[in-house]
Amino acid sequence: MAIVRLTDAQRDAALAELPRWNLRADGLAIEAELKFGDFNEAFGFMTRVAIYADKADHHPEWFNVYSTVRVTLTTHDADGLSERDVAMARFIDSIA
Ligand code: HBI
Repeated sequence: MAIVRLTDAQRDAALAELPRWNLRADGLAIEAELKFGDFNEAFGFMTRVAIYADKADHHPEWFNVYSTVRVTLTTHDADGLSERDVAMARFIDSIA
């Protein structure tokens, strides 16, 4: 099934409800920096996201150092942002 790229209007409407996420300068991804109490909490978060990603067949690009996790979401198959990125950002915001 082709994964459909969001229109700019759909993208902007979704981002309005995702205040911790920023649109990357090239407009093709959204990014967030999440801070946790310690590494254990950060890695526990990453574990939950990993389980979601495996089920959704949609995987983050992420960086972790100690209690900080930086997440970038994009849909390679759509060459930009799709509903999958919005859904994953909403999930991340619900557990972070
Ligand atoms: N994850 N972020 C991201 N973007 C993709 O396009 C993507 C993915 N994970 C898996 C995947 N695509 C492919 O397995 C499916 O599109 C077939």
